Amino acid sequence: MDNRSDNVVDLESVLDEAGLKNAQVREYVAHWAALTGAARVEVVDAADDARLVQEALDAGELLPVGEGCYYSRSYHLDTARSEERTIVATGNPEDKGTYNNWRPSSEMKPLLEGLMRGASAGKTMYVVPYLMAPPGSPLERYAAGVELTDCRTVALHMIRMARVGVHHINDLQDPGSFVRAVHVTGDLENLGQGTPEDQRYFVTVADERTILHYGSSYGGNALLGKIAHGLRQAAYDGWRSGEFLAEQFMLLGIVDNETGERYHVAGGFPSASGKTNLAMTLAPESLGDRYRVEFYGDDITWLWVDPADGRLYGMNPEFGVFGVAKDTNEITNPTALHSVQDGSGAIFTNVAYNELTHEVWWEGRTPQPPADPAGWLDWKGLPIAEREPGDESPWAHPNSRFTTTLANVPNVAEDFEDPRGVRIDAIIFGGRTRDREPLIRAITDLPEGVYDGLTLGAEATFAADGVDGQLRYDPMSMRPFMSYPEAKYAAHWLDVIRRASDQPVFAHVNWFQRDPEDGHFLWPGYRENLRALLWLVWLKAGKVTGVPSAVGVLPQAEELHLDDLDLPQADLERILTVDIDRWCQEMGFREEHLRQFDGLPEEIWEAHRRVARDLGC
Ligand code: GTP
Ligand code: SPV
Ligand code: MN
Repeated sequence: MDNRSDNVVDLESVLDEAGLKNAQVREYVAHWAALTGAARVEVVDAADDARLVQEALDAGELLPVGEGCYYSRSYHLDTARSEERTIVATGNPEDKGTYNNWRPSSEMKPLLEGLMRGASAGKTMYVVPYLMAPPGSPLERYAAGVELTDCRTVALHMIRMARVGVHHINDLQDPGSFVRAVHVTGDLENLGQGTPEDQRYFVTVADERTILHYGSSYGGNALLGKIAHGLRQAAYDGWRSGEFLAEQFMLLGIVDNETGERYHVAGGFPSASGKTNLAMTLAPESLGDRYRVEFYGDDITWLWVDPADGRLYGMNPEFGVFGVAKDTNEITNPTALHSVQDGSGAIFTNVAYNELTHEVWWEGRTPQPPADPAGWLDWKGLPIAEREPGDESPWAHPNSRFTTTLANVPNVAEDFEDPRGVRIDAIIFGGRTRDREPLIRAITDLPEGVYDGLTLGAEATFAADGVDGQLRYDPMSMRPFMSYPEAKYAAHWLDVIRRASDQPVFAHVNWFQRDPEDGHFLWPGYRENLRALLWLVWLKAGKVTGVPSAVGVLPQAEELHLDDLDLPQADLERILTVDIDRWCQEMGFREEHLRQFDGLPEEIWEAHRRVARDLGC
């Protein structure tokens, strides 16, 4: 088929006017404009934000929130990532892993082209050139991309989540080295979401650095710089080049105001398990004069060792936050609220909206929903005042979110855009686990740390369709974003981190252990979590010793400085001990889990057997 469109003359002048000079990008735009049948092409720059916002308000795609914030509602069957519909495709069957849903690219590319052909007819195709890195980063050559999207609110989200403008792709050293990220929304009302006739496909053709997503306008399904490029594609690139790791990790700094010491902690918790909250956290009241937490990132960290100094570095490739709204309030996360205040330009998605007062609300924002239902619409747009008596369904979708730029976060680190990244002292793993996992256990051995990440097990959350509450393994919190086989992933981890002259300390944390009788959380969580992280960096610095156990070093209660916390002694004891019987049962499940990964490095198996032996199972 001839992919030159009839309006190619127009297109050339549109691209000229936008200053888009990269010939390979121009060719790519022309190809997809013709294939999708878009009526118009528009090149987006971050500076276009105000105009695009106004257009979206005029079209009713956005609604105003307070002064200078916005509301968007997504189609009611399009409110989370769809893991079953997400595929990694390559030309090499050896790239098939356990969780990456591998398919041959020879099958997926024609399928997606077929779905996308003519599917943007009558619409504008926005060309969004972006960079997933601070400019000047040593990993910059893996960071450039161009998202093509037929959805204006996706372009507006991209402006908040990534660095956007043609200058990011005009002068690439290798002009072809941008990720080709094509997003076509499709006819959302006729895609059979969640049925056997589901039409949606979210495909990363990793060995061609091409992303083809069809059938959604929500979050990670549609903002392609974020998890499709920032995690799946980048993880594949990091492995193939041998240079780096791309992980679903938050990244924070801890500063000791008295001594000036600084520590950096990166860590993976599965989706909707507390990364954003932790990275934005304020020090607990009683420690606030002494320590502060600096925010670097809430969802993605790229990690590498600089050959010049042999140190492990980390950086957040994103420009913004796409955070979970539920339970965000003045107590749990005042920083997040500050980052979405009037004038921040934040976009709220699928929370409850008041069309009279232009306020937003979500479960946990205040203990009770607003008393006067006048004007309130739930996340589906249905008036609260017209609900049947006794209808207790949530006002906001449990995966409703806010989108805001990093610079809006009040505790953002001064050097958050430093292209050199920051030195990493500790790597933590955690998730929602109602029993077994103590508050924190530190691991000083690399293979055992990697083993711990691979066996991260947690309760599933609403961030993906239809799986809330089930316990499942989520290696390094990357299960939904894994792009190559897990055994190779483990080997690559060992290889990259081993290069570091100063090895990071690993730890497993759990803020979610519950009382088996009444189900209350044994640990207060949120701001208090800093106490566990402080203990960890003190352990690395030799300031505390902890007590050894079969599954790592545990804190002694007094090392956590809990005097001002009103914590029942029984709860404290439970979160600082290892339940041997439960752990031995767990070791059997782990064995089964790891057996899925053909060719796992022997060091990982050795770590597994060592832990089992030390437990006495
Ligand atoms: P993604 O953006 O989906 O990758 O999620 P995330 O890991 O950044 O999750 P986030 O920090 O947004 O937390 C999600 C949910 O966990 C929210 O409802 C929080 O209120 C809750 N949460 C976070 N930290 C804690 C904690 O320490 N204790 C308890 N009990 N809940 C927490
Ligand atoms: C997640 O689900 O882990 C997210 C949100 O961070 S999304 O961008 O939709 O993937
Ligand atoms: Mn995430």
